[in-house]
Amino acid sequence: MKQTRHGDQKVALITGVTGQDGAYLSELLLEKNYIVHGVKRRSSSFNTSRIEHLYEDPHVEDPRFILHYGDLTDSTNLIRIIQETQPDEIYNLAAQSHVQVSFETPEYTANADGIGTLRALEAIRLLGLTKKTRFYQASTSELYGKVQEVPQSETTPFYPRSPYAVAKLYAYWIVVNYREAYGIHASNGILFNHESPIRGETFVTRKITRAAAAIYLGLQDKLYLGNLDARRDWGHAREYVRGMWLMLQQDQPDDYVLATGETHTVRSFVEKSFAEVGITLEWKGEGVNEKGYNTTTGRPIVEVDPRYFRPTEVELLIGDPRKAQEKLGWKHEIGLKQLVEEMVREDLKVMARTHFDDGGNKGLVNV
Ligand code: NDP
Ligand code: GDR
Repeated sequence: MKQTRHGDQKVALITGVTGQDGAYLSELLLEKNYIVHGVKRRSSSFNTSRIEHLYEDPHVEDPRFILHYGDLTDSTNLIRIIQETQPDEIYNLAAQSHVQVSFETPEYTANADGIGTLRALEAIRLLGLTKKTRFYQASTSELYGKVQEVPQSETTPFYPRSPYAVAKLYAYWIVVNYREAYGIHASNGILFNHESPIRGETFVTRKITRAAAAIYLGLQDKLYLGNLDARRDWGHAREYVRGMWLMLQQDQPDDYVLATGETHTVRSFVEKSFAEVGITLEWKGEGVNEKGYNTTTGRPIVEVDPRYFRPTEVELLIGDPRKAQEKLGWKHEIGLKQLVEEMVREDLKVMARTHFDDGGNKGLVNV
């Protein structure tokens, strides 16, 4: 699609534009007057709900948000899209991003998350864009895997613990290699977990906040979870996409950790989420027999189901974001309490709207 640039207007290409981070990053770049091209996969059902509010009729003159069908497993379409769009910046966010699912689909995950990154970098090289196009890679705290040191920083050794993390390890190093070999402005953002009301529903935070809302509204009886003792460094996605952009605005490419520097257990996230709807939990039992009881009704509402245990688990993540603070001026502001509040509130709103004509009649506005 032909696109007229106005003045020094920049062009960005986002893979994974339909995901959580793709949606927030698109908003940010559009606010900054970029022309934003997004790569989306063909799907048998709509997969654009997170970016619908940004959609522009492609028939209008000079649209600033344009979607292209593509897939990280197909180098031909990546080359074509990059050639057509001539981006100043590529944000490679596309991935099979679910750690547990990667144990079920290890080869596909390696292809999309590992080799997919290589395909995007090779397209830049083949098209002669090594000096023009800057590249952001969505690297991850999952690279740290088995605890080597805490807090984890840019110099902490990697020890991946899932097919997802191993695929991302390849992606991390191929980015470093293309930077060194061909001088591409390519950076790895080693991002710790970041969440939001538009987080995928099967990641643990959103699963919990949805369940808290549904149980409060009487739409669900129980929440089944896996490892309650895992610890994560959870931030807000809206703040993390700003860090991605900052990395590509630096004179030199580099690798940066984005994290809050705090860690909490899954159990604690559950307690905080249920507290938002006025439910206090009391834990009894151990291991797979552990249950979370509603102290008001005495009923168990949280149970452990071993099906959610992973063959190899990442027990503890806590990041050290000092380099990003010092060099990028990036800092998180939204703490866990505010994140949980926002997620539960949004899930309550959506569920009440979907299931009740009267919005649930439970004083939702004040929850
Ligand atoms: P999501 O799972 O929400 O989004 C992933 C995106 O990738 C979706 O748009 C998805 O499309 C797309 N996608 C999946 N497979 C392919 C493929 N083969 N070809 C093209 N597109 C594909 O992830 P997040 O937004 O949370 O994360 C963004 C990136 O950051 C991912 O790479 C993730 O691994 C990484 N990351 C995420 C962290 C987090 O806490 N959120 C932390 C660290 C890294 P569709 O909508 O059709 O499924
Ligand atoms: P993670 O996120 O694996 O850290 O990867 P997820 O929310 O899936 O798991 C976090 C922790 O919670 C434990 N857990 C459960 N997880 C899920 N999904 N469902 C459950 O029922 C459940 N019960 C307990 C997990 O075992 C784990 O310890 C996310 C993804 O966004 C990756 O793409 C990203 O790279 C990393 O964060 C940083």
